[in-house]
Amino acid sequence: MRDSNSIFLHYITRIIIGLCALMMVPATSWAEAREFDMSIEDTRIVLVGKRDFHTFAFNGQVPAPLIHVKEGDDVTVNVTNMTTLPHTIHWHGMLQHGSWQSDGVPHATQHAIEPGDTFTYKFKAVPSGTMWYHCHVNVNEHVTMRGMWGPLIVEPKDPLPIEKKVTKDYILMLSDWVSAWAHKPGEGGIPGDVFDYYTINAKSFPETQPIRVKKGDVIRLRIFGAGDHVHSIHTHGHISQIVFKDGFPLPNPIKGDTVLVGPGERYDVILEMDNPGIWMIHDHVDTHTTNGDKPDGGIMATIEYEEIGNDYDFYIWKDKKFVPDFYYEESLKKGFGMHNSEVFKGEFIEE
Ligand SMILES: [Cu+2]
Repeated sequence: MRDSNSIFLHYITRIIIGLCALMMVPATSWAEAREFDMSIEDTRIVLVGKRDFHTFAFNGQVPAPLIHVKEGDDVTVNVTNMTTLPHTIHWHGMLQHGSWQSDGVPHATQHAIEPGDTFTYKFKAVPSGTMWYHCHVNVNEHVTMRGMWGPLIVEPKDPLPIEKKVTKDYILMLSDWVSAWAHKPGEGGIPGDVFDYYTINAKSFPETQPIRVKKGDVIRLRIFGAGDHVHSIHTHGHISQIVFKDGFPLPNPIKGDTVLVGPGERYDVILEMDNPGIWMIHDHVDTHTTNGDKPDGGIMATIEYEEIGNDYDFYIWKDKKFVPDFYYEESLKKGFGMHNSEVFKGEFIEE
C-alpha cells in the first residue's frame, strides 16, 4: 500500500517530466526549413556618377539579397542561371557537415550551373554569425568585379550579452573595381589590373549614405571584404570594438579605431554612440578614397547624429537625399527569410 508521501512523489515526478517535455519544445522548434528561389541575371549597375558596370547579379541586385536565417535552419536554395556564362554559389562560412556537394565549387563539388539551368543547394545553417555567399566560378572576375556576392546572416541561438545591447545593425560589403573591364563580361580580374573604383555596398562616395544614429544607440557594423583588396576601416570619434571575426566571437574583443579587413574576411564591430556630431567612417588605404583619378570618393561615409542634424554649410551631405536600407538596416529588421532590396536593384541587360 502506498503512503501519502510516495503518491506525492509520484505526482511531483510526473509534473517535473511534463515540464521538462514542455521546455524541450522551443529547443526542437527553434530551427526551421526555409526554401528560396534565386536567379542570376546580366545586370547593369552604377557605382557612382556615370561609372557603370556589367554584373552577373543575384536577383538583379548588387549586393545580392540578404539571406537571414537561424542557426540550425535547413536551407534550400534553387538557383537559376539566366546569364550566358556558368556560375555556382559558395556559402562562405557554412561548415556543410554531410552536405559537401552544396559547397558550390566547380570541378570539385559540382558541375557549374550552365546558362538556363537550375541547381539546388541544401545545407544546415551552421555555424551562426556574419557569413556570406558568392560565385565560385572565375572568382577573379565574377567576385572581384561582377558583383556576385551577398550577406548570409545566421542568427545565433544564444547571442552574447553585448549583441543584445545593439540598437542598430548595418552591413557594409567592401569591393574594388577595374573600369577597363566594365563592359567586357567574361574577361578581366587578372594580375596587373589597375583598380580604380572602391565601393561600400556597390556605391562610391558621394553616392554612399550616412549612418543615422542618436545618442545612446549601440551600433553593429558587419564589415565584409567582398573584393580583392585589403581595407582599413577607420571610424572617427568612437571606439571600435571588434567582437566577431568571420562570425566567431573573439575571446577578448579588440578595441581600436581602425579595422583591417582582408578579402573574404568579416568583422563585426560594435560601437557606442556617445559623442554627438558628424563623423567620418572611411578606408584608411588612402587611394581607396578616389573615384577613377579624382579624390573624395570610394570607401567613405559619415555617422550622423539626429541631435546634430546635417544643416551645416560646410557639410557635403547637407542636402543629400537619404536612402534607407543602404546598409540593409531595414532588411535586417524584417525577420527571417530572403529579402530583395530596391536600393541595390540594377537594370536588366538583354543579351
Ligand atoms: Cu559566376
